[in-house]
Amino acid sequence: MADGPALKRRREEAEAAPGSAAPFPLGSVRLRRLLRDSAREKTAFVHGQVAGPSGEETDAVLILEKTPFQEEKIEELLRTHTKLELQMCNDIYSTYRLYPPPELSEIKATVVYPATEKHLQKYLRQEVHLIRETWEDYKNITLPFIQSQSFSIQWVYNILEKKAEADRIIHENPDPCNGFVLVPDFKWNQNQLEDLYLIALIHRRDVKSLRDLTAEHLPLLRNVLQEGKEAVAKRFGVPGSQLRIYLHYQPSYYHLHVHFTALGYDAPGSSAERAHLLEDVIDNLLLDAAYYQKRALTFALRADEPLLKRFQEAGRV
Ligand code: M7G
Repeated sequence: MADGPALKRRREEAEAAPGSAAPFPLGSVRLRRLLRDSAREKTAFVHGQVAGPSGEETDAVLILEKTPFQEEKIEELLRTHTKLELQMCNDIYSTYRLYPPPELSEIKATVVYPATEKHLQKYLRQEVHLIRETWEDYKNITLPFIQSQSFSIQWVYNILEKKAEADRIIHENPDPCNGFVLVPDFKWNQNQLEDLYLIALIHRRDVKSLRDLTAEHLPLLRNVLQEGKEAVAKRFGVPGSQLRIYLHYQPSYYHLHVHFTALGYDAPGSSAERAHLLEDVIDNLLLDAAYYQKRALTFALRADEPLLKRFQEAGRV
């Protein structure tokens, strides 16, 4: 996707000084449309625009999410609520509107700014289709597509080079070949363990996804599994038996990374058609060094994703 000059300039500025950008001007966002919302997840994905000094509009994506309850704050919430409004009462049942004080009614806001067309597509609610990708499909359709795309992974390099999120690192194995960095995923605000979410980013830069993995990568994958589990147990007290540790296929970002989520948390992207448990990946590579260069892999694509179009043009959907 080609980026406009204003967007390119702003991205270059952000990359030059990651983490030191001015606060996002939330108050001057012009709402363009609601991309998606979920009553169950209490989340809204919003497309907004911010006007620059010379009047040009730049796209932004805002993800607004009501945060989970923290057990230790519940008593305070009941004691210090600002208002309790009866909605209905029937026998022993009643419902109320409860208005908490601002410090107990946090909303997590994630901002992508400037956002590309691909970010807008990523969060837009759309129909999805299942693809069954053979190794031939990967080589002929998916790989050339990935290589032609420019979905920046600068944020990954910023973490690996300690230019951003350095103070958030939970664990690092600095080995350039078999090492990785473990940081809280930006989906997690770290206030409660119920939705624990961390991400392990490998140091080497030549592994795009599950499809590139061979037996050569076993030491690296074992380090991520073993050291990642130990680090989470030590820092957060969550044992390995309560973690879901997996890779996405397809990922959004083509630099190999591993997701660590609380087992009890139904994290987005943990469905059967996208998540591959790291322990299963390791076992598969032990069975066959070229396992992921042989078998077909299934994944879902949204209706207007360009990759789906490529599969359609090749008569594979
Ligand atoms: P993915 O499987 O490539 O795609 O995972 P997904 O986003 O569709 O799941 C990338 C993971 O990296 C996701 O869990 C993101 O929430 C997380 N992530 C993305 N960005 C841009 C950042 C970031 O800047 N910092 C951190 N800590 N995590 C990020």
